[in-house]
Amino acid sequence: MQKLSFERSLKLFEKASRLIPGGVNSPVRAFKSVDTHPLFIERAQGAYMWDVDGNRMLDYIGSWGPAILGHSHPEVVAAVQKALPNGFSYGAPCALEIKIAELVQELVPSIEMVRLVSSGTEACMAALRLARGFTGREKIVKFTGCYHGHADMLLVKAGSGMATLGIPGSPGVPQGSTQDTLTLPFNDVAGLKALFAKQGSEIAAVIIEPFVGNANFIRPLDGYLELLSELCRASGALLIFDEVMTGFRVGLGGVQGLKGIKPDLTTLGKVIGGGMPIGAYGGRADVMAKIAPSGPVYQAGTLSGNPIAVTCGIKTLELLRSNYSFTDLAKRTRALVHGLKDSATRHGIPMSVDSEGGMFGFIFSEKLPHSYEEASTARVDLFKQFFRGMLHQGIYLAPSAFEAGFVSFAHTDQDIQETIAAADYVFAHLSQY
Ligand code: KE4
Repeated sequence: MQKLSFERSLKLFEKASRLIPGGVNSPVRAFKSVDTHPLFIERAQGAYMWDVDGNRMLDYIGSWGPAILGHSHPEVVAAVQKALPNGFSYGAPCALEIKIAELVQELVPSIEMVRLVSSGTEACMAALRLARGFTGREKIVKFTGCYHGHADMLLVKAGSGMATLGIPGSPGVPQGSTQDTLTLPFNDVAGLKALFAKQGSEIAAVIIEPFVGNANFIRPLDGYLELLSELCRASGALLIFDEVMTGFRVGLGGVQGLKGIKPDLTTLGKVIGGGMPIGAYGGRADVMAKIAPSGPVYQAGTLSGNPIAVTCGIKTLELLRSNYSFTDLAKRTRALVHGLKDSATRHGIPMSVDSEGGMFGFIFSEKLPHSYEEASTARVDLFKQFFRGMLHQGIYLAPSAFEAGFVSFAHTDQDIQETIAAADYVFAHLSQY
């Protein structure tokens, strides 16, 4: 049975663990939820990453979304290299910030004004503060399994690392920070209607991952987002689409582009920076006008809009807009997940799959989940064995049953076929991993 050597990664992990909590700078990377240790990556190019043991890994995480063009796209590298001698950060406005704002507005028309920050967490935290400042209300609504970064008010039944680690909230988050955060199951229409009937006039904002990628891959029921949009409009609550993951990923215009829904605010991250640290929030001009210094709602950031990250983001978005077809990407992603499902079925293993654009999910369950609660009933034990087996086949999947996966424009049809062949082998030897 094929087993790769990860010895040097293990040694580095042991050393890192003495210096960095859990040996990583973000929890999900530690591979704790798949009962093994992480790989230390030395370099990444296109659809591949090479670890410190010299193993070439076919990457279906893409830095958790940003690497949609593939790693180190030559034209992005060239653009960043050209920008470097001009300075890394000015702490002052530059024309590049106008250029990326115009691009965002063109690709996500609901965003009439936009503010750049340095992470998705910052974007979501600021958008919620803005919604509270604009409406004068304090209640916010989120959905179990959805993850919007680690701001105190959002660490209640979050998805992503939180769900995987089974932490319902988090120590260190004061009760006062979460007492106004209401939580509902995703796709719970009755619950949504009841909440708005009872407390609609108190709600500042609803924040939602319009397609959930932090509790596996969960699609909204037909009409669910439209109902949510209507309930928000009728009650005066703001609708915030957290498209940090789905933005420029499920389609060039995100979920709102697919669905034709205009949220009041949108948060972005990941792809917008092309791998460099950029987050953004934006939307209705009358709402955004409340943000300092044009309005009283405070938000700031030393490195927001720095020329290097913005150059990387601009080139990424320009290439996405003009050189690549999301139709082709969606076709390749569908071929991947349906190939995995066919392979699992051949081996008598229950698997359900779904995808949109370059984002996908597979779950060891007879049916697709409509909520985090349903996703939680899947066979996580099978997932762990499958993950470890695929790792030894050189296939790098998200190390959690509660994450989505990503295909880039650098993945080829051959890569997809090799992945399916690897899955066939692993399913035939599952008990050995
Ligand atoms: P960051 O602060 O990690 O840039 O973004 C937070 C965030 C906000 N909204 C959504 C929908 C997100 O998916 C994220 C971050 N996603 C996780 C993975 N699912 C990042 C990976 C990690 O935590 O290391």
